[in-house]
Amino acid sequence: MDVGVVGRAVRSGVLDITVYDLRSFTNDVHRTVDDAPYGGGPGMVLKAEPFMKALSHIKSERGVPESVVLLSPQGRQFSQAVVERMSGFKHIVLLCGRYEGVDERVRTNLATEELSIGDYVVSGGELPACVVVDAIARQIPGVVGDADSVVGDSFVRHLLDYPHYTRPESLGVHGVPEVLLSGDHGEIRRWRKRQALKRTLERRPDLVEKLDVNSLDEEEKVILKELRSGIR
Ligand code: 9D3
Repeated sequence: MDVGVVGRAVRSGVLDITVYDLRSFTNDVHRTVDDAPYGGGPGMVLKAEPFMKALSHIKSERGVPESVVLLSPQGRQFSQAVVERMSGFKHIVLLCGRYEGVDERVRTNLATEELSIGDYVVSGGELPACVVVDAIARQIPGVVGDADSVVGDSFVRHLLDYPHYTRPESLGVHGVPEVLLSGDHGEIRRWRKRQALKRTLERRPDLVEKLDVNSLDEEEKVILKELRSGIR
């Protein structure tokens, strides 16, 4: 909340993040948030009541949120499309699980959607929640210095980025592609388009598959045809 894009958004007042501790929504001396699973088995399950009390508290303070997201390995995969939809929301509640899981009634009665950040295991929903916050903060106008770099973000275009170089011109035997030093901006633009398309074809054919050809300009369509027919 203090650093980078999110920190800047919070300081400038366009983003407000409040973190709630589930344990503060308990009544017993041990501030119990978990219990053993019904039916037996390993691990502990986060109880529903602390989540219910927390959400009621948040609603009483801030009104009804547009989205209540449960971060969980069972969720739909978070994507730039989800970021774009949620960036239109004024108030989002992110519910984070821990331990083996969360009482199913949190999912069915409190959450309006369930999101995973990908098919790998992390220890709780807190880091995934930070990922969601960062991705959405970037979309708020003025938060990222250069608006062009938000529109140009690779997944917005469904293409991987082209290679970047900066000084020095020579790192031992490792130079910089000649074209970038040529000053020929037409050639540079075409080289970057070719590199982006080539990389995407090689590394993420799934993205090229999903690509709407109409999102490519004429130059890019020609380059894609050449790459597919094996030229260069
Ligand atoms: C063997 C069952 N595990 C499910 C994959 C148990 C389990 C592991 C980790 C249950 C919960 C967790 C905690 N992870 C999250 O809450 C989580 C998560 C993740 O682990 N990966 C990707 N996205 C997310 S969003 C929340």
